[in-house]
Amino acid sequence: MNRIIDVIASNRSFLITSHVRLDGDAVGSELALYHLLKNLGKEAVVYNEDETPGNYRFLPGTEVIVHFLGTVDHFDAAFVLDCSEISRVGDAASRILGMKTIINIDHHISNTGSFGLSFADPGASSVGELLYRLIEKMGAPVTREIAVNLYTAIVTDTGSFRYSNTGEDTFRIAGKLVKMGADPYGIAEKIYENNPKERIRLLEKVLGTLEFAWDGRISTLWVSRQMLKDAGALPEHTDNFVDLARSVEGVEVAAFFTEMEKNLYKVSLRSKGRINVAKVAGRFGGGGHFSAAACKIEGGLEGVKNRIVQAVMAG
Ligand SMILES: [Mn+2]
Repeated sequence: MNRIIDVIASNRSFLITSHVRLDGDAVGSELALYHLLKNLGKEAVVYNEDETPGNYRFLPGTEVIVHFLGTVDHFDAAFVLDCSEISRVGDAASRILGMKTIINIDHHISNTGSFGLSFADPGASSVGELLYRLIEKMGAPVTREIAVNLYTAIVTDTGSFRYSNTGEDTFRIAGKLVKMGADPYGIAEKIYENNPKERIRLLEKVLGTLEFAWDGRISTLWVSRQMLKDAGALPEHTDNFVDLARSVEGVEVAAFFTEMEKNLYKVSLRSKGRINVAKVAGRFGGGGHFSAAACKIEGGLEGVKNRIVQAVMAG
């Protein structure tokens, strides 16, 4: 952490980025860091390949996020947040990897510290929690803008303080953020009670695919490109559908299959905490956390489902 504080102090211009398929931890952490650097009189640019999902556009600072990245020569350093691998950034990954100073702040168990100066703690609930610890250590002020962004990062990555990554420190930090101006209900309403109609239309179709395997210990859901088209929905509208499959009594692992192209599926895995799905995803070149992980597999739907079921049963 001290080295990161040194990098901030001794440089002037920063690039901040995160992964494709943005979530609340990615956007909230990026914007909290943006406000922190700005408050210190630094220059910062937030770049994401993907557009900010509609339910996160209320976050203070979203209007500064850019989706085009030219040359990176004029930046002194880059912050890559919430990415276990640099490739998660998207098409700009190789350009960013060419920069001389990269700071990688992450909390995935699969993060091997393979790129940049790494501040990775798999015990942390979210990058938001790690950034709060950094700000606390720096003694920098937590403004309302920072508090709203960090609270959002933490509340989304902990499933509203329900997942096993939620600990005493998570509540301590969330409490401080509320004190500094984050409004729990106001934020929850913006994130969770703002579903686009297309998302619920799509959910209706996706729930029709619910199946069980391994005597009910595995549940599966899938979505095809055609279903997205018929519902007028986007791939991001399926976020968290997998949690419904996991919520079923007796289920230990839920798998959600997204058809990306013909014979290529993205598989999102969620565990109730007894089976390590990061290990399952790892067998197919993916990764993630103990209870939430993802990978991509080539093949037809039934074949891909079978491979996942077999891998989960093998433990
Ligand atoms: Mn995260």
